[in-house]
Amino acid sequence: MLATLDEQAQAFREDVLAGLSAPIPAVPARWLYDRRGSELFDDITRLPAYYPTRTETGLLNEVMPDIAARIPRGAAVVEFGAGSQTKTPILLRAIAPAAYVPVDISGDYLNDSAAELQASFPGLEVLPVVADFVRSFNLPEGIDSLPKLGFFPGSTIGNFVPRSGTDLLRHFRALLGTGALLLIGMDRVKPIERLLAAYDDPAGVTAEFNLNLLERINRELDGDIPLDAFRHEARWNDILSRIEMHLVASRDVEFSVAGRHFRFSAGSSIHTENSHKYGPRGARLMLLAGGWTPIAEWTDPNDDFAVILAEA
Ligand code: AVI
Repeated sequence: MLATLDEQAQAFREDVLAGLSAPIPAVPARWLYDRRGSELFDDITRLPAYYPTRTETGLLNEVMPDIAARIPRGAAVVEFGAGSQTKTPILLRAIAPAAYVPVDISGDYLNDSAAELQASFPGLEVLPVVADFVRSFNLPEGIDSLPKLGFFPGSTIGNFVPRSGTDLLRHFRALLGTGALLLIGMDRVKPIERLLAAYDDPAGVTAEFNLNLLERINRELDGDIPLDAFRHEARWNDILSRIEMHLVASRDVEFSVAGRHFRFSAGSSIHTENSHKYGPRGARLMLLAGGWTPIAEWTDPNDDFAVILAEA
């Protein structure tokens, strides 16, 4: 069932208040993506330092004939996320599916992007589903009998800690059924300097994206967090193989949110996002743990990004 706006507002309030009072303060990354946050993420994908989007797009263009040869004709493509206007057409053009089902929690964004894809593929049945894809939802009835291909590009899986990531993969498997295929993008481990540059770009767009969370808290939860008391920091956590985004207090600071008082000392931080990076075996193991058997994989010449096809 779709959360109403009030339920969303309530969930945001609960997550922020619990997160700011936790022993290791953290706010779930999903709250980075209000309208402004989504626009800023879009800007990030075009930054020279942020290699994942252009690398995955180039890779898909390059290897799509090989991918398409492994996908049954007349499949239903279920994309987890609204669908990008660059990556999704590469797949749809190559495999000529019978139906395309984008699933996204943001109805406006989903309907706009579905309408754009429909205009580019007039003969294709486009069936958008407004739902939070991490929760349970139903696929449109008309696609029951079609072979299914899940599409989960962008290394979005990396924003989930492994425990929730494997839960999510199992949920996709239950939804799509035995015999379904999944085409998933997974970012590779690489030299730390490149990772840090991608998540702390010189133009400061990622910093703005991160700090926008505090603006959102102030606006929607009647907060008075002084924005100049926090700075963006990207950290590489080698043990957990992930980039972490933090908002670090640059001085001792006190503020209130939704009537509650908080105190952060200089140097303490609010953890706002994880972006896990995978080695080849780690990526396959993650898929296997989630109920998917990898059957083929492709990487760009630098081995920066992998696209894996797996079977349920
Ligand atoms: C959406 N997700 C895959 C991005 C990533 O690379 O983990 C989010 C992001 N955060 C900062 N830059 C990009």
